[in-house]
Amino acid sequence: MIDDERLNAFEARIDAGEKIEPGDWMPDEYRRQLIRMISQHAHSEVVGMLPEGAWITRAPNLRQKLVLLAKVQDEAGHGQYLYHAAETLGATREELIEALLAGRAKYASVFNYPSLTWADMGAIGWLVDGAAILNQTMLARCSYGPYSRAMVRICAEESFHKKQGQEMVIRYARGTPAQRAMVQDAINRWWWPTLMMFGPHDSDSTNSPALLRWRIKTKTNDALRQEFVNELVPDLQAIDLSVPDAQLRRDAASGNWLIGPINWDEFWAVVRGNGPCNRERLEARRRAHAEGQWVREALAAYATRAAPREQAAVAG
Ligand code: FAQ
Repeated sequence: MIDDERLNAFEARIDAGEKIEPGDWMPDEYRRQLIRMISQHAHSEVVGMLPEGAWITRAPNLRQKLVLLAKVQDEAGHGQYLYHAAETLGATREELIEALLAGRAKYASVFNYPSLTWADMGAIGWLVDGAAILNQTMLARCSYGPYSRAMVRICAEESFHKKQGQEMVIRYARGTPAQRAMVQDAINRWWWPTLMMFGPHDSDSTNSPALLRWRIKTKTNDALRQEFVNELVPDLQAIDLSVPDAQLRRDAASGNWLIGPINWDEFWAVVRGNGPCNRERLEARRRAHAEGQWVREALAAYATRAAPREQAAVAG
């Protein structure tokens, strides 16, 4: 088949709701977009462990420590699934991680902000995981089989994370004046970075046309951001917390909560490596990678020695 026929057949499969699998023919641009997005997503999960990981040793009691440990560990697992999904497209984990450590790869801007108090664990869980779930529920229906299946599992775990955050925020909102103030401050600091997570406005979203055409994305950045705002604003108001937006208003005609302008200069500064914690985050990942070198060497040595023995055992 010539490429035009292949492309038509490929798009017909997508239009019919079929999943594209690793061995199937796909346009180079479809493969490139998926590797770009899945690898950024994997890096986000792994870097996303850092703001919360910093609080494991400072959890106020054993129960909360166990919950936080489980959550941070889940994020590492999500990174693993996603690196594997990217590998099905021909990328290697080594090259992807090398790009992250060299500062060439992108990951979600939100993780370049500091976690300053224990209440941030609640705000991250409810807001950041809540935003991630909206986006990932959409991706669970995407056209690429391995990515969509990874998302089903990840979404189930993220739902637990969101509930963990929601429970914390509600508890502190009903707590002492100091706890209320702490949790309101956390919401104030994480609100705008969470809204930025959904990416630039649709008019500036350079990748969306290709992603929407091939059903990698099925909703736009602005549509998902609006769903998030519509869900969170009434929920926060119900527990007497506010969002830091003097221009927030409800549009009677559409029922949408309309937000004030997002500071895109701040967003792009963070994306380009100049956020409050970009350097610290990359440094932490580089350190962890260097400290894990002996594990990789041990596994490689085991694989070289064990493989011939296992083959001999099977043959004999
Ligand atoms: N941060 O053309 P678009 C989580 C870049 S997982 C940094 O609109 P697209 C779990 C974008 O790459 C969170 N860069 O891009 C967790 C592009 O540059 P490029 C991560 C961003 O792909 C929770 C340029 O701007 N989730 O939170 C961001 O159509 C708690 C133009 O943008 C995913 O990665 C950003 N926020 O839409 C872990 C989901 N937004 O690559 C621990 C998969 C945009 O052309 C604790 N990804 N850029 O050089 C997606 O759904 C999409 O990639 C979007 C962006 C929606 C993020």
